[in-house]
Amino acid sequence: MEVLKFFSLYLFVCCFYVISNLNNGVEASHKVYKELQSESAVNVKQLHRTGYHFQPPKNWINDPNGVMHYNGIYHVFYQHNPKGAVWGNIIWAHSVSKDMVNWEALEPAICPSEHFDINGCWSGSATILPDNTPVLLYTGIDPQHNQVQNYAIPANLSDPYLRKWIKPADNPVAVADETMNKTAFRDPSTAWKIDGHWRMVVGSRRKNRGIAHLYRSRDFKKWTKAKHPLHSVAKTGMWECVDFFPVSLTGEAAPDASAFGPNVKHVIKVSLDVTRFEYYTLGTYFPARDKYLVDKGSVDGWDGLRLDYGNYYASKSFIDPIKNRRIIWGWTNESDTPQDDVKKGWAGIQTIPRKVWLDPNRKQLLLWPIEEIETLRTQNVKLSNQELKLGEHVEVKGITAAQADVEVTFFIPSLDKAEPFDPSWTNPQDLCGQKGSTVQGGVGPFGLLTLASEKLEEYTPVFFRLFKGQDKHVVLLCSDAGSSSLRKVGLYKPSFAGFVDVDLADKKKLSLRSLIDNSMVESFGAGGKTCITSRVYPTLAVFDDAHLFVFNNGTEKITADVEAWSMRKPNKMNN
Ligand code: DQQ
Repeated sequence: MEVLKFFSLYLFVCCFYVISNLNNGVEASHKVYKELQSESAVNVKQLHRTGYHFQPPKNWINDPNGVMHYNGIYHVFYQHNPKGAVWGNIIWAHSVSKDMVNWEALEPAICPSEHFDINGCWSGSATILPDNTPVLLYTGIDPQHNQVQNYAIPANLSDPYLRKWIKPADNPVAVADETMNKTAFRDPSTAWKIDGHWRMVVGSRRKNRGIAHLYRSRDFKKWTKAKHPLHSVAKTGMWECVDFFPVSLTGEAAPDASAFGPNVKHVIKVSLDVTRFEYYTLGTYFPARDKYLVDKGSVDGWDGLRLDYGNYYASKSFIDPIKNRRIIWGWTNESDTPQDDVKKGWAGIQTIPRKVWLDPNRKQLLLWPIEEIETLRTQNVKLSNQELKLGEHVEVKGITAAQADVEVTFFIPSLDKAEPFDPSWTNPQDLCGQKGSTVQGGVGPFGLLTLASEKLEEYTPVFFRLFKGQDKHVVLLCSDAGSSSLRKVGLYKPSFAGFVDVDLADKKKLSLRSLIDNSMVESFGAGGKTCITSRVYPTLAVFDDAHLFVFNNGTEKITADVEAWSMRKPNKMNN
């Protein structure tokens, strides 16, 4: 397995460098399909198009760059190719919303036009200054294909939608110095201010060490690099889309972006370009020296905690002052299998925005879909006390299974039959690949069969499996795309998985919520402790031919309370 892992990493890295060379030597993090950079027609059938997830009417999208709330309106800016359904010609597209459910597309906010961004306007962030003026920080690709950091400000603050953005002439505000890699220096973070100094971080790498360079400024225009980075980790490669923010130790409310001290913990989230996965650590921030100290037990590196253990990348968070919460958006990282969507004229989906806060156990974050999404729930069905014996699967009928929101609580009478856990099983994805939904167990696998065809030729199972560990039980949550599509070639069908840190000693129950949307399955285990997004491409389980089941393939009998809703389309989704 290790050899396989190494080999696929090697292939990925080789491929990455070939692509970098193709792209005029620019170190781009996305595959570049030159032949597909044209207006492609949108296929009318729209087989795998989502119903209620954020998407523009056509063409490619990636990172949600700047997300913010300003004067009663939510804004999302995102990486967009206006000319095709593959990565390229990147601009900042812009949509606005009053509820983060219905979205109105506006004209692009930032497009290449100046010497400091003529070859692309890449990711960045939004910051609201103390005088209530928003500023966008973004990476521009200059004529030499170097990555430089720029800012843009609204042309007219009295326009409630902030349609037009100005790039002041004093751009760029930060360029790589001689010691740095000029083509690996991107994605400025939201800035925070302490003692009269603004700070921001910019992702980078030195050889194979991932770095979050720290910059300081008094006026938001002149930025100076600090002597030491805020954080860096050997052997993690390029850090993209670094997000740095505080979370409260005492509740779910979002502390101010500049908060520090005994009532908060800090989070550094990095998007790892080499693996195309993200991880985060929890730690303490000391602003006097701009030091970030990772908590004992928080793993810094490939095996760290993830916001989502599935197709999830380039996430970005912001504070919503209306509900006093921090919200995070991610992108499904289409880079791996663009071919399917490309033919239809679109590619890329943003996940449902999630509220994020610190787990009371202080060891991890919790994520949960924003409550606004529940306004799309329509038809509702319930199964109470549904018994599930070994090998049983029971259909949840009466809702649109291709577009649904499902909440289940599984009750486990006894843990005695749980299989022993081998401590060498450190990689949950490998374990899920081995012990899939059909491999009989003791306690589990039990869960949902989402986007299932009637006779189960296709299905995406989302399920728990329990093991007896040394001190306590080990809970595995899987979202396995292996059986999601009859299509054999050209699809990426990973067995995504994560462990769920719960104590089952008192309450022997586990909850699962899945947001199902035609080709998206976003799942939340144990109230948002472990989240997994799967992107799947069924051929039979589509539209009205999609079904939903609860199942159990473990010898221990399980009982389930299920509540499911059909999800309608929002009235407006960028069209
Ligand atoms: N996507 C952007 C980069 C960022 C990457 C380019 C992450 O700024 O590093 O579209 O997906």
